[in-house]
Amino acid sequence: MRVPLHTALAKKNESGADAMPDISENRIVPRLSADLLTRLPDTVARPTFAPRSLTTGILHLGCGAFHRAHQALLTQHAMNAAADPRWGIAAVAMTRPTVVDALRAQDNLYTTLLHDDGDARVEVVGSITETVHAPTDRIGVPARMADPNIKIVTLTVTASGYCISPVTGRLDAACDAVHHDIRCPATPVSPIGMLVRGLEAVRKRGGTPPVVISCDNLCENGRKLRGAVIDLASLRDDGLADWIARNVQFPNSVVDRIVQPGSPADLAVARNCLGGIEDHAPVSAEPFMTWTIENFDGERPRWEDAGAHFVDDVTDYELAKLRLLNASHMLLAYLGALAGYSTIAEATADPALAALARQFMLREQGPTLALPPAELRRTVDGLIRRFRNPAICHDMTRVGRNGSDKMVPRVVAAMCENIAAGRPTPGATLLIAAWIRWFTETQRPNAIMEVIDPRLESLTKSASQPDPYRRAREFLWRADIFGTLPDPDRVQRQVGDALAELAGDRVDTVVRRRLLPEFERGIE
Ligand code: CS2
Repeated sequence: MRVPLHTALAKKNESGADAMPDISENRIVPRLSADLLTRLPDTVARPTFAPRSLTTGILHLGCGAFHRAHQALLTQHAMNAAADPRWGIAAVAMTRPTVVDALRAQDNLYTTLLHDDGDARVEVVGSITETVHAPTDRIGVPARMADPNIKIVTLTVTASGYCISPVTGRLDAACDAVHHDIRCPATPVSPIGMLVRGLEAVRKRGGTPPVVISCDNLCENGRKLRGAVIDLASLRDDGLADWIARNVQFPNSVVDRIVQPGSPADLAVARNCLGGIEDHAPVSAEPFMTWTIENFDGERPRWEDAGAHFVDDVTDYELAKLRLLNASHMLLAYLGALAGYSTIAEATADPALAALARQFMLREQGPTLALPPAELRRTVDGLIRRFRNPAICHDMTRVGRNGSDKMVPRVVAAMCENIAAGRPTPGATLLIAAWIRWFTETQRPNAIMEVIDPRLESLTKSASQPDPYRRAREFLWRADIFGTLPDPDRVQRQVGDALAELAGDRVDTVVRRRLLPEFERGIE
């Protein structure tokens, strides 16, 4: 059921005396819990199973907002539909304990707010059976993985969490966390180290190993994850790598939903929608959602009953997702922040930036995909609508982080194909220039964006090169980020030109110079 948000906010002042927090009168504020599920207003969807009756069949690494608004919600729907209580999730927070503390205090329940056109679909999720803080967990993630009830291990640890080279796709032994796990394999800190140690325990235990599913935005995420796990296991001489290669399935999967981590406003909306019951860990997302998973053998929830798709090969979905949605997110984030916008929705409301994003998707990224023209246009129209959703506060720092790991799969691979086909690449080169500019702009007082990147130190140094063409060269010649570019001199010249323009002109002017007339006029 949908709740109009203005009503949800208005209820702030009208809900009953016990329901509203009122610290001044020392009233006890009810906190979301399994016991209170039956007291939620009828407008709030909830599990049709009793959360305490679930057993844990899924171990998930990366208990962030995305997982909670995507897989955990979908798993609830699958369990609702199939009345199969085996698929509770043990959700692991890899670094900070904040979400674990918040969820544990409310029986691991939380609210999802799916925002659309001023309405929100409100649902309390009860599929997480346990929350784990990896750095302080006494059992340890590997031992949890070896529990025979765990049939599936899933991951949302961001592309950088895989510690793989974006160019070779193999394990990057120079990554700090991997370096640690090579020295101390019994106390791994990287997801890859945890998987290797966990699979070692599974081999010792015997029986069928869990299926490992990556839910991160990487090209061939399952295959890459498998490669990284085998690379790390190969450093030992006990045959573990071969055993993993022969016995463990790592299907590729493509996920899609735009999610924002809970904000103070969400806390207020959730409290009002829940009739005054407090939730300290709500998540907000758009209603759109997809999950496309390669078929695999073994027991699993009936995710297809909840909207997931099982296919033999995800390649086409994956390329379309990464090159259209994720790449234009980067374009809007890097240029939008330079233009003074804080969120993707704000940037997409700017006519020049929206026109450039459309042109980039339709004329640059689209021709590298296997999408028929009408479907490409439908997808692009849908994406622009989704980006404009004003209720989703997708901030620039979050979208722009780890750019050096995201460049090849989302932007550069398509750019190289375009160069080889003789097609112009004005959007890609401007995107790269805007990203480079972030490294200096971020140092200004009150900068909107913060650069978070595994190669921050060396890239900040490169960004201090005053000549824009030399600066472009310093970045583009980084084979660990860009691989080998076709026609590198031309790319360097174009990125250098864009850097020079961004230093002297308004973003709007630089963008409009690259717009084809039909996009400029909005009649493409
Ligand atoms: C975003 C994604 O931060 C990013 O890189 O592009 O989180 C994006 O919102 C999701 O992939 C949408 O499915």
